Amino acid sequence: MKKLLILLLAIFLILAGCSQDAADAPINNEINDTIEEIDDEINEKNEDTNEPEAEEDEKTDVPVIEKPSEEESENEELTEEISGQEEPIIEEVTEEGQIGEEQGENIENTLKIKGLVEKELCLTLEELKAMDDIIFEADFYSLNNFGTTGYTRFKGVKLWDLLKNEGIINPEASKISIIAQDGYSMEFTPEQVQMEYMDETNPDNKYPMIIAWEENGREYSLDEGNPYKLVVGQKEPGDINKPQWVSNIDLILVE
Ligand SMILES: Nc1nc2c(c(=O)[nH]1)N[C@H]1C(S)=C(S)[C@@H](COP(=O)(O)O)O[C@H]1N2
Ligand SMILES: [Mo]
Repeated sequence: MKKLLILLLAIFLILAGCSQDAADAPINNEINDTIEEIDDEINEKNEDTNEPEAEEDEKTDVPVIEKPSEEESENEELTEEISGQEEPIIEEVTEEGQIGEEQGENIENTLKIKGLVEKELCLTLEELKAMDDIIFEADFYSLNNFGTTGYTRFKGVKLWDLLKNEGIINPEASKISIIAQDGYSMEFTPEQVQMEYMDETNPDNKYPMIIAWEENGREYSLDEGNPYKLVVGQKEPGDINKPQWVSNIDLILVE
């Protein structure tokens, strides 16, 4: 750098020598400017050598400034993740817990009665069998879509008595759904559940709607799903009643 300075000064001195009279002062100024420029350059160089330090400082400063914001955004993300993940889990757990604890839904092979009733029930087969005063057993006649007919002996409890005496059905209830484990379901009005049904081949017989656990003298195997079947007689001659026999009942929903 000093060599360059000297070289430049020499050039200027030579040039100055060529035109001494004309531009003495400007040349001096030019020399001063050049020196200043060179000084500036030197300073810049020094700054350059200092820059890494300064930049490092800045870099450490910038991350220090950025870090909290990064952490904030990370925290936000975490919060989002937490709220996104845990909330449904909590809901699921709570729901499961509530159902399991309060309604015993996780107990297998139970008959559930829910909705517009005073007592939501989760009845075991043993509990149903113990309801002596509402048990009904008879041969039910069935007519299927394609004219298939038959008689099947069923034993079970009268559904209306179960709803009236055990669940205590709300007088405002207007719909009773019998829902199977496979999703198959039948809907009835309280009147349809209460009424007596008939058998077109035995016009004098009257049949209540029942929840059966025994068919032709045999209890349903627990391996084949919930051991409860809805059995309904005919409303009138020609009534196709077999499709209404909902097997593997999971829930009786009163609405
Ligand atoms: N859970 C359940 N119950 C059901 C059905 C069904 O698909 N799922 N089908 C219904 C129909 S349409 C008929 S005709 C009878 C058939 O009874 P079966 O399988 O004893 O012949 O079951 C009725 N109950
Ligand atoms: Mo059917």
